[in-house]
Amino acid sequence: MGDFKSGFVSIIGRTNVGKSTLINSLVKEKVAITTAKPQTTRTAIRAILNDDNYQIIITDTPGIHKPKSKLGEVMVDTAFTMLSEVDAILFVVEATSEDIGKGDQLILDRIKEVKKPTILVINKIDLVKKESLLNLISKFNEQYDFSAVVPISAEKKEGIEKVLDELLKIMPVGPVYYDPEEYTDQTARQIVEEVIREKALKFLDDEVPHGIYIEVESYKERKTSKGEDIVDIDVTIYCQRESHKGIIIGKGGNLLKKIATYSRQDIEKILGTKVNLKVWVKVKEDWQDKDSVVNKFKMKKQ
Ligand SMILES: Nc1nc2c(ncn2[C@@H]2O[C@H](COP(=O)(O)OP(=O)(O)OP(=O)(O)O)[C@@H](O)[C@H]2O)c(=O)[nH]1
Ligand SMILES: [Mg+2]
Repeated sequence: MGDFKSGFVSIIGRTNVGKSTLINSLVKEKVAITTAKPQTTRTAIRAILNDDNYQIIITDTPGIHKPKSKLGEVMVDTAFTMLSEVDAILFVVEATSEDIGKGDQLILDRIKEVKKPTILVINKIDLVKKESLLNLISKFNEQYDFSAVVPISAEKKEGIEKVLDELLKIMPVGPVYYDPEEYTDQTARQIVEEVIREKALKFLDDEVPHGIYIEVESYKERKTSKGEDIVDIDVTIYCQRESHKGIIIGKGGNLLKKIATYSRQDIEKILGTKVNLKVWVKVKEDWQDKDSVVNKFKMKKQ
């Protein structure tokens, strides 16, 4: 048996390439929410991979995109800042890309600056023929000396072990940083907020879901009359416009009910306890450009 290895890893990539799907596949738990819509992840989310021989702390980050608000700026800043704080980088790109686009080039340039060991992860290989990958791989290889290039399908869980193997080659000998029983540093409140946002993103269209944020107002554990554990959770969905509020609530409150029901089912599974969930909708105009709100999304220092 060798020495215990541990270290920090950051995932970076354009929005919607499958970064959050990858972190969930690596840790085999639902740590980060995933949706078909861009800009799903808003903050740095940490997952902890525990084994007798190693502990790897992996951070999922918001997708790189052209910011249109203060929130967007904070999100992109979070992703880039993480790069200078880690032992290794997982740079996720899409197999369907034919060339290195602007977004990927921007990321490559940052990686060249920080000069960290980087694994190029080519995701969504289920959507392309193998031959078409070679061209893309050689284009990326011309630009950086990657520690490894690993084609995967994060969704179909293909190639995930290979990513882990390559990461372990890079990880230094180190201590146990986190309680090995934990697989994320998110609080129950944060998990609840994210699950509700995931359902809202799934069931809402256009600009409405991107204009919301969720706040847990109260979270209280108690016993039912039968002596079972239950948590009472009160949540507010904030949206940007009065008209959005109506859309979120839906006819006769139907859509809000649907969001709440699906959220509760997921939250009960994740927390392993019964949940009594109450969801309210409020308007906070243009919160995406208000420092008082946006600061909530800024990175916590380790
Ligand atoms: N076909 C296919 N789709 C995938 C794969 N991995 C992820 N996806 C899909 O890609 C979409 C985006 O996935 P996410 O994991 O949310 O992407 P992300 O990079 O975290 O996105 P942001 O947080 O918005 O930056 C979802 O619809 C996933 O189901 C894959 O291997 N194959
Ligand atoms: Mg994400």
